[in-house]
Amino acid sequence: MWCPGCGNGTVLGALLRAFEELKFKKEETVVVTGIGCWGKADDYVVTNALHTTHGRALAFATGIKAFNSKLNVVVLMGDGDSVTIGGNHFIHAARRNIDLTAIVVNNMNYGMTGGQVSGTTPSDKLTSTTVYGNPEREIDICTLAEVAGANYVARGTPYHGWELQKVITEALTKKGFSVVEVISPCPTHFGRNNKLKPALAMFRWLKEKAIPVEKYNPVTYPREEGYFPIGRLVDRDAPDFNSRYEEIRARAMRS
Ligand SMILES: Cc1ncc(C[n+]2csc(CCOP(=O)(O)OP(=O)(O)O)c2C)c(N)n1
Ligand code: SF4
Repeated sequence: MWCPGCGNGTVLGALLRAFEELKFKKEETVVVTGIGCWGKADDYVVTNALHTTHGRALAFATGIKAFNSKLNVVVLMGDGDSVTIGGNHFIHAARRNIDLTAIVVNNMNYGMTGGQVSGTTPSDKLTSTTVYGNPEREIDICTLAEVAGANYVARGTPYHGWELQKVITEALTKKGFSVVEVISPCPTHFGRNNKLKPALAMFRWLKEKAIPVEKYNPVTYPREEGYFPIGRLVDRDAPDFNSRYEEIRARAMRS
């Protein structure tokens, strides 16, 4: 159902190859989605799937994981779902460090509903509801995930497909809350509104602006000029929600 040149198909391909590589069984895996173009991805998977409400996918996923910690729970959200309407759930999923993997496709606007401004739209970019300019500043999804407490944070793009699969695989195997942000083209709205209409133009833009984290420094590659690091940004081992819960439960049973 996605437009020609949309990044979603490549992200889904990377996710499915990661499932295959890790030999995830479909009955042990749950894909939870919100509402939006990326949120439609669950139509293409054969695992358990739960299509939830806009901005609330992480709340449903938290319930699933808290109830059955053995399941692999993967949450697919757009930038609207995850950090705009759903910002509060995102902060608290990271704070709890619950063992979920969030794959956030950040196309920098609300794709499904016509390209409206979102919490991640860069302030120098245009959208269908900010045609003369965006008075707001954008949220950096990876920084938010890091300061809120996620164990693993990475960024990728559909232009860098193999690297994307690698960080998704790492995120899926990481205990605790893991986030992969994918900066992705929406040629139909974001591209058209920002003179990046042919899908190829957006892929060229990603090729130029996405810098492997090993090479990235903000002096050579200023954020104000649109550069951003890709790859594994945070990797730590704070105890996850379910482990802490089990520990407390055992203590309570002994008392
Ligand atoms: C509570 C609620 N508010 C608004 C909407 C309308 N709505 C549907 S999808 C969407 C935006 C989707 O944007 P994003 O999450 O970035 O995903 P994308 O479509 O870009 O993949 C909105 C506002 C809704 N379905 N539910
Ligand atoms: S509207 Fe944008 S995000 Fe949605 S399918 Fe089309 S290109 Fe992709």
